[in-house]
Amino acid sequence: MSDLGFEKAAKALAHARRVAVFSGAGISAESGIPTFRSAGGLWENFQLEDVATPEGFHRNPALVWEFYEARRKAVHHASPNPGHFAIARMAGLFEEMTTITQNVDGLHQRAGSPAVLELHGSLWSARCAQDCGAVVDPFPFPAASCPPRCKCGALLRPGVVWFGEMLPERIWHDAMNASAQSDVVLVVGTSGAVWPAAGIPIAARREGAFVIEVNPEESELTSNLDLSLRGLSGEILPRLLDAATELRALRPATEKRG
Ligand code: BV8
Ligand code: ZN
Repeated sequence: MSDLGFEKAAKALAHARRVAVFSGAGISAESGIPTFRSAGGLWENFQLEDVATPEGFHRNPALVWEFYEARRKAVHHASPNPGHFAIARMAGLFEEMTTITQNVDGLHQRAGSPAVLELHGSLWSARCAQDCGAVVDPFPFPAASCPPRCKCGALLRPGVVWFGEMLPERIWHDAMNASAQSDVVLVVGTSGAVWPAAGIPIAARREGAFVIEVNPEESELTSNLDLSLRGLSGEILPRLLDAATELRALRPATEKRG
């Protein structure tokens, strides 16, 4: 990662009043949680169509719950990493700070981030797969049975957004709004492969946000943003936050009023 790029990113953050973070599975990789598409990712061992679609659930609910209980078990025994904690610390540095995530693991919240916008739902909630409307939140690990049952006797389904399903309207709207009004958007640990979530940083940049990516590899968003910091989020984010905080402290009082 070039020092020049790092300094440019720290400067952009030091001058920012409103910041949004847009995160994907990569930010949880250093917590030991497998990603989807990078080496060793979940899609190497499971077919997306079998475990992350309504049709797959209809065909074999037990297999889907095996997939989700395994992920809930991994996260239950994992902890947030320095990347999650750095993002939680940002909440105190900027006038407005929004954490938007594609992740369902809840690690941003466990690191202390307030008001996380979960575009794809959460492993820690479940709802009736029929139409009795029951929602079980929190839905602690381990589930009482696999596959778990609703009080109406039907199956429960994980409280996540599967492929082919709409994203939660309110959360989508709030995420688009917050990122479009941001001075800086930090895109952390995402391949940018999944839509419409991947459109969020692109729309924000069109509205004038300075978009910085933190990822050890190139992503599908790299050509659509301002700056890429190549490295692990657990290493880069704490240093980036320290550098921005230092630069901000050096700014003349008049400028700080922003
Ligand atoms: C929908 C469920 C409307 C919970 C997930 C255009 C517009 C709209 C839709 C589409 C479209 N094109 C295609 C579609 C359809 C589809 C889609 O996007 N398909 C893809 C595969 C092409 N989208 C949908 O179906 C969406 N719904 O469109 O509704 C609609 C409705 C009805 C009819 C028509 C339209 C729903 C998408 C939501 C799917 N659910 N999750 C769960 O089980 O988790 S998506 C899943 O992918 C996760 O949420 C995950 O977070 C997300 C994105 O993946 P990433 O987070 O980016 O993870 P990935 O492994 O890919 O990448 C990890 C990255 O981290 C890598 O770049 C790696 O280098 C990096 N990394 C690794 N280590 C580190 C690191 N970075 C930093 N530090 C490290 N240490
Ligand atoms: Zn029910």
